[in-house]
This record gives sequence, structure tokens and C-alpha cells, in this order.
Amino acid sequence: MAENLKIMVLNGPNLNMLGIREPGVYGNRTYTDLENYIEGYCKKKGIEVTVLQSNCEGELIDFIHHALGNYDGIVINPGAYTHYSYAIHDALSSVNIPAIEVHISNIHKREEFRHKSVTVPACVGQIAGLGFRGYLLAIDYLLEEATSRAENQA
Ligand code: CA2
Repeated sequence: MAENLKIMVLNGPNLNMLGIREPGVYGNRTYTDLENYIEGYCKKKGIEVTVLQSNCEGELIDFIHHALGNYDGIVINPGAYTHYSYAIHDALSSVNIPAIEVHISNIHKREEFRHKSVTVPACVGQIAGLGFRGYLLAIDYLLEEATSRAENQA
């Protein structure tokens, strides 16, 4: 199963600015470092991964729609859209692909407006505050679930 697993990693607005500003919140590493970190890990694990980023809500929705029939799992950091985009929630619900929401920072320890996620009810769960590692943990979860589903079917 591991060889065939296809995962889309989706990053929302401002994540392209990682490492450039606010190192105290998001660390020193850049968005390119994040891409390399995820791609390097997936290569080792034999997972096919596509890492995407957009600052536009509609484009993120198009990416989610494109995942239908093309990907087995989604890892999504919707950025600030987490807190108010019902459209991204609905897009995730519409494709019915297991999705894990990831946040680099612990949104629950930050400003009140970041405590609420309107997108996580359309996901399997959420990982927050574990930095870049959260993406790999989400990928591991999707891989383990897919492997156990495949074993149960055999
Ligand atoms: O902690 C996370 O991963 C967030 O999804 C990051 C979003 C934020 O709006 C969410 O509440 C939590 C922000 C993306 C990065 O924004 C930057 C802003 C300035 C400098 C660098 C990155």
C-alpha cells in the first residue's frame, strides 16, 4: 500500500512567508525548507506527494476538488482561512477524502480568534503546535490508516 499512497499537502495564505517574518511564532525555516522536508520524508517512505500553496481561497478549493479520484489523503494547513472559511470546509466535505488539519503554531494558545477552526469538522483531526513535524505526523497517520484498510481487505 505504501508504494501507491498519494497525498496532497495543501498550504494556505501567508505560509509562503515562513522564515521571512515572525520567526518567534513560526521558526526560521522557509517555505522551501518545508517543501523539501515533506518531499524528502515521503521519498524515504515511498509515498507520492504533491505540496501546494496558495494565497487564494478559490484556488485552494480547486486543489481540493482536484484531489477527488487523484489522491488518497489530504494534509491541509488552511492558514487564517481555518478560522472563517466555510467554503473550504464544504470543499473538504464534498470530496470525502481523509484530511488532517495541521498548524505549525499552537492556535489554542494564541489570540482568541485563532482558537476556532471551522474547517476541522470536515477533517479526521487536527495537529497543532508541533512545528513542521506536524505535517510528517499527519502523513504517518494517513499511511497507517491506508495500510490497515488494505490489510483488512486482503
Ligand atoms: O500555525 C499555523 O500553521 C497557522 O495556520 C499559520 C497561519 C495563521 O493565520 C493561523 O492562525 C495558524 C499564518 C501563516 C503564516 O503567516 C506568516 C505571517 C508572517 C510571517 C510568516 C508567516
